[in-house]
Amino acid sequence: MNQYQNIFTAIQVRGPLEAGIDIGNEGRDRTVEPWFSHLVGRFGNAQLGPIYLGFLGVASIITFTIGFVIIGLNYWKQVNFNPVRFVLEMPWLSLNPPAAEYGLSLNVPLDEGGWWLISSAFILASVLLWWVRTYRRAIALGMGLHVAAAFASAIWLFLVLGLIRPILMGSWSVAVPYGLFTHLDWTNNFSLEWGNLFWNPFHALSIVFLYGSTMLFAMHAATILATTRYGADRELEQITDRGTGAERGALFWRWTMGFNASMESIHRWAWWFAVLTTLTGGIGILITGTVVDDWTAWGVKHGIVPVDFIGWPETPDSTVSSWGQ
Ligand code: 07D
Repeated sequence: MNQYQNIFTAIQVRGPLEAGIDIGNEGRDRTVEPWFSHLVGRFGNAQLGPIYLGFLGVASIITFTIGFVIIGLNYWKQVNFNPVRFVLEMPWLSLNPPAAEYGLSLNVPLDEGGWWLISSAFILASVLLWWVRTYRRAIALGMGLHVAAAFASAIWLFLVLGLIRPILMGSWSVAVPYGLFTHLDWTNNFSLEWGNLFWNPFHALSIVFLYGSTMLFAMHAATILATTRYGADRELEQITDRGTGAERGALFWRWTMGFNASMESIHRWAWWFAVLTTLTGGIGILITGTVVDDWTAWGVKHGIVPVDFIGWPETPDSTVSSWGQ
């Protein structure tokens, strides 16, 4: 059955509900009968479900909920159980890791980082369980493992930030606090403490891949949408055929920049850029404080950061404000 799935399309597909392919016994944990939703149909396929839960999914949801609720209850206590303050002060509330003197101890008073350790353990378990779920569901469906591999790259950065680097540094205190604004502040302080993260080449690479991912995604998405009227959203069928919408898209890019990715390779480009964002990012964080103590000094030593800044434009000094004078 044809499915029209672009967001904000005027068409709502209302065919018979589809249970999906038969994968025998592996599909036994599919729960919830599928149903249609008009609202969801405005963003993509109008059919919701069937949802597969299974042991790993349920275990992941439960552990995430416990970790998340522990964080929320700590916030709740910080505002003295006042619901108005809870909402208004939410961006500034935070559950912090133990202080430096506790090192890597697991015997930390609950209100001094113990809750942070417990919630971290649950959230870590939840993320790992969810990863195994992506791995096993892909195998059950006879798919490649590309989603699991890409998710593993994100988990690598998550693990470096919250587990591997703190262990190498000998202290949970260097891990990220759980707060909307405090994690932003932590990020800024991290850069200041280790001599400006901009001079860390792996942070630079990570940015290249992050920005590159957005650009590739925009180029590909725009190309497909612009040629959908010729059927180019049926990407795979159009890889080999001639005279297709896909061929117009390819020619567009050869006209405008001399080169076109193929209908298949554009997805490899996107996959690699996304995966390399967190892969290089994790390396950059891992070696900060463990191998390199000061990225500016490192940059000077390797001829990247000039010793004197003559010839560079003067940048505003944030300590001397000219605003409002
Ligand atoms: C974080 C990991 C995967 C996440 C997973 C989620 C749950 C549950 C729920 C707790 C995103 C699992 C968890 C589902 C959570 C609860 C309840 C992926 C993550 C698996 N930087 N910077 C990057 C830019 C500066 C700094 C990356 C730009 C300053 C630090 C990226 C600029 C300073 C770190 C990037 C800029 C600084 C980074 C993130 C510009 C001070 C990192 C990539 C233009 C502000 C991280 C190597 C990503 C990193 C990182 C971009 C500037 C500090 C490329 C564009 C100079 C400390 N920065 N940055 O995909 O990898 O994250 O660094 O100024 O740790 Mg930076």
